[in-house]
Amino acid sequence: MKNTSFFAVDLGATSGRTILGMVKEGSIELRELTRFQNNLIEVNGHFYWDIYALYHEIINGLNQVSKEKIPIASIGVDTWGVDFVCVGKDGEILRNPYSYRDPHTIGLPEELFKRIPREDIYQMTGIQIMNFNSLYQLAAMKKNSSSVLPVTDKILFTPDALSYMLTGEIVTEYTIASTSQLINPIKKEFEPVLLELLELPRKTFGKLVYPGTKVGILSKSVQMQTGLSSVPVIAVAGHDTASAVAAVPAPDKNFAYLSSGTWSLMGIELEQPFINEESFKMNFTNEGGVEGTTRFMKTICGMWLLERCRKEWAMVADYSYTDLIEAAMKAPAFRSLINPDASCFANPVSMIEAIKHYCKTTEQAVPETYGEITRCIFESLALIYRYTLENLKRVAPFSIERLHVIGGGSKNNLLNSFTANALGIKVVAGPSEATAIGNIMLQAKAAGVVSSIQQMREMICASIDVNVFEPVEKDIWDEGYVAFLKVFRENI
Ligand code: LFR
Repeated sequence: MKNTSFFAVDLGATSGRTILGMVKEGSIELRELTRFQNNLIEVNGHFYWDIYALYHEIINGLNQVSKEKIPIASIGVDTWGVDFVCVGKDGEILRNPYSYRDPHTIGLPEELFKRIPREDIYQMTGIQIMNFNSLYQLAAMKKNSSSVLPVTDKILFTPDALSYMLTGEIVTEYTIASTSQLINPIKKEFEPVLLELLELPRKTFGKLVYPGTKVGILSKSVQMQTGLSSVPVIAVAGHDTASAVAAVPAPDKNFAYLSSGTWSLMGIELEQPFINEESFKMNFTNEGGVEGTTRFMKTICGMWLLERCRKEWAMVADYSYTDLIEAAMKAPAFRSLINPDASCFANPVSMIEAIKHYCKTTEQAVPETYGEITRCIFESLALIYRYTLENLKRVAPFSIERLHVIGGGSKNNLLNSFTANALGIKVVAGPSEATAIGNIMLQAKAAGVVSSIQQMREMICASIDVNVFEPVEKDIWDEGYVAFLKVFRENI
């Protein structure tokens, strides 16, 4: 196997990176080239992403490669899900895209369910009902007489939009499209009933392609700006979670995964979608994975809770994650618990106040110090993971023997041990760079350097170190779980 380098762009809701992946001799090596912030921009009550700033950061990363004369075989972009860019007939981006944190979708699902019942929408798409899914974003734009929608010729999901800005070519990659709640996972096509509801012709979206498809080559303009030649851009698993799941270092199928970052995505890998009354009641999602697999999982609010608190604490003191973890370890156990998924935590003015208010309303001790608040977040996350695992265990067609925690959150050893204790199974933590690794591996597959997801996973197992956490303190965590279920409220 010859050494080949690939360029991955991995964009999360709070930060982004460009990464160089070197695949050689059955192993993979990563080097971060650039890291930058992704800012949620609020203007007159709406929340946007700056798609031009993100594109500019990709150009910066490519310039770095060019300066160092590193030959890259291809480029791949992955991002968070559901958001999209509208493009006019002249090929121009019509305005910066809304962020899924924009409140314009609040109440939208319930309005749509008056026209198509909730059960039917779930049955058609198999996607967890969350008010920010593209389906409801588009319905909100329509309801608010968006000036953009009537002049929209094409809708591009974020990774496809960036690939378009790099190449001028349009595709709709399947894993990212599946997050929209517009795709029927059985037919693997946009659902005509939902397109009709939104009055959008099928041609508003590009041709559906699967991870590993070439989108095009760098446009002349990008070549001029970077000094690179006609490097191909590959549609990887454009949804960050799909790229991350592809990189789970699992030797067999008996596992659940938890992709831990701003969000916690917890699920199992299935050969087929699992859509029935039970999955509907559990409100589990069936998103597209690599090689035709289904990511049967739950989207849980993750490190967002702490990220937002940290921003508030930064006004008075700059606590590092190590500071927060140390303080949490010293704080009393199971004193205050929250449902991380309650709607009050979606985008509150103050996360600290929202957490305190939740605890007060549920008649618990109100956490005051940063250690207490951090502990409340970690314990509550571990306990909601248990709730989710119990649901997964009921329906999984295999026994779940361990949980693989991947993504940035897998570096949090305190949360990893809480999770192992809460779940009562072994937790295998790492790689923290799973998304970038999956992105690079899919480019390597497109280049013919690796042949299958299984081979990819074997290479990842050989290249990275993982940390294993065995469960302890069963009785204490069982009691904690009972306390959690008592205060588990949807809306506060
Ligand atoms: C994670 C993620 C989740 C999706 C959320 C919003 O980064 O992609 O899978 O539900 O962001 O798009």
